[in-house]
Amino acid sequence: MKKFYITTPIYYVNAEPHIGSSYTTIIGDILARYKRMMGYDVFYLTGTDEHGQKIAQAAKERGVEPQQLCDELAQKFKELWKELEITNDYFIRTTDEHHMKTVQYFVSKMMENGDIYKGTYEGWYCVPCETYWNEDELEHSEDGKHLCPSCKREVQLIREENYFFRLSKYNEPLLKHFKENPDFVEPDFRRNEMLKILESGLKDLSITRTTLKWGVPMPNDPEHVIYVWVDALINYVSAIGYPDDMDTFNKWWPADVHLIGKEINRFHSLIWPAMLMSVGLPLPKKIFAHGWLTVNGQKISKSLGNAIDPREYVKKYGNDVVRYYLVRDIVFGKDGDFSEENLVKRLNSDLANDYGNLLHRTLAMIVKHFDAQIPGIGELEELDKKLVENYEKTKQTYIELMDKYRITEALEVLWQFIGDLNKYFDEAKPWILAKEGSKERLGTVLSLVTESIFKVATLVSCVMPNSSREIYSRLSVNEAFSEKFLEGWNILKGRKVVHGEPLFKKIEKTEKEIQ
Ligand code: ME8
Repeated sequence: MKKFYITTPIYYVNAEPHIGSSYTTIIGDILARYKRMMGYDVFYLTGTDEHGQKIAQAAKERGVEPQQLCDELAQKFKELWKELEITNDYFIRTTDEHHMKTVQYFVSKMMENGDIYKGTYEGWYCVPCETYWNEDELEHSEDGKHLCPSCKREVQLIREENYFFRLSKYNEPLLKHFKENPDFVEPDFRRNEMLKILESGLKDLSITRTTLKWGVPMPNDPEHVIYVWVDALINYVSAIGYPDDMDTFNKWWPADVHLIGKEINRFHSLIWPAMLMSVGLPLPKKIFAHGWLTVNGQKISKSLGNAIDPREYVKKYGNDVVRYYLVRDIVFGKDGDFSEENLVKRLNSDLANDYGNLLHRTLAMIVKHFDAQIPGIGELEELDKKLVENYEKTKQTYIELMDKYRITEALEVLWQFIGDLNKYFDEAKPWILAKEGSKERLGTVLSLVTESIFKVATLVSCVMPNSSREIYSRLSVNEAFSEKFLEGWNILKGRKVVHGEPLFKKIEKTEKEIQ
């Protein structure tokens, strides 16, 4: 069986999950569900990043032990993923004992291979990003403060005796890997950013801290704790059994895709591959760095205080609508503003009007004229043949686009087909056929539309599992979503249909009310 291993970043537990972390996790879920439908054996991993200065500080501010903070917040992430119907196969926490042992094992191997040495780090550190910065990378405030170029907050000057990873040694091998694997990092503009860093030369990386206790102790030198990013990246291999259960590990590794936000690209596309090279493990097949959800152009973030709680929208509109909106309206890969107004527009036009209403009209006629039983497709006329051809092309393009992570375009193509299906309905005029045409012709038209909707529901089940399940149930299909339903026609002949309520309810609100 073909396998597919997909991961999200593991999220910091310094605050509750918000729409940003939900965005990546929902997209991971869409890809995981899509691959399962296409017959892959899938392992979908997410989890929480629980060590480091940022978490230690958050715990101190609340007056609790770091472990207590982590336990409480990891639980909140788990609960939210449940509410959002995320189908992750495992949830890793970096305070798990197995993970911590794996981190020590991994770092010992890097050391055995001569890639770690002791030195002194003197330079800048951004706590919210847990990132070291060179002087020339910093930005400055008007009053002369040194700012992090990523989150724009003030950085700290630190001086510590640390262990270093010989990252510079992997500069050339990484360049070679990038050149030989042009799809290693996507989108291409993110890959080019990484190439630029490689071309200007990587510096060795400080990988331990002594001024901090909340982390994994360095093997044989427990005064040092391992840098939170080194600890966190190793989750991608510890979660699948490395190094204790090599059968499971070899089944899944290398990851097919690490899904991440653009701000943590260099950790995933440069540091992580270098760490893997150091211990002699294969590199992930792809890193996909998507854009940011913004509000009025500003990144949505817990620490910027403009976080949006996805539950609010899920309660109002349901999971399917929120998921569809996030991937259809915000071009996957780019930044995009989160707007309830646009969400409602998508709900009303794409979902209620174009998709749900067509199903509603078609099923109503099957109930009325065929005693609620799908009559089946008879001889095809030119118009019908065109529709079938159109579907075949749509399906192929949809699959090609999904396989390339071009999710927004895949949905665009599918909704173009739904538009054509509505046109077909209008041109074939089943309401006239019902009055004065042949019953067989009426049956063919209604069956073709029903089967087309059934196929659309199958294709889009990864994005909107609930409405697709509802469509299956109204057509008396009790099986799981499967690629086998994408092929062939007349597979629903004779099945009973249930008319039911409209699949999506239009929201009649003024723009003001939405805001
Ligand atoms: O960086 N728009 O964790 P984190 C889109 N622990 N995605 C967003 C977003 C937004 N406004 N805000 C957050 C860390 N995200 C590390 C990762 S991995 C080994 C360690 C998503 O809690 C996006 O995926 O800050 C981003 O990369 C991630 O959350 C950052 O989560």
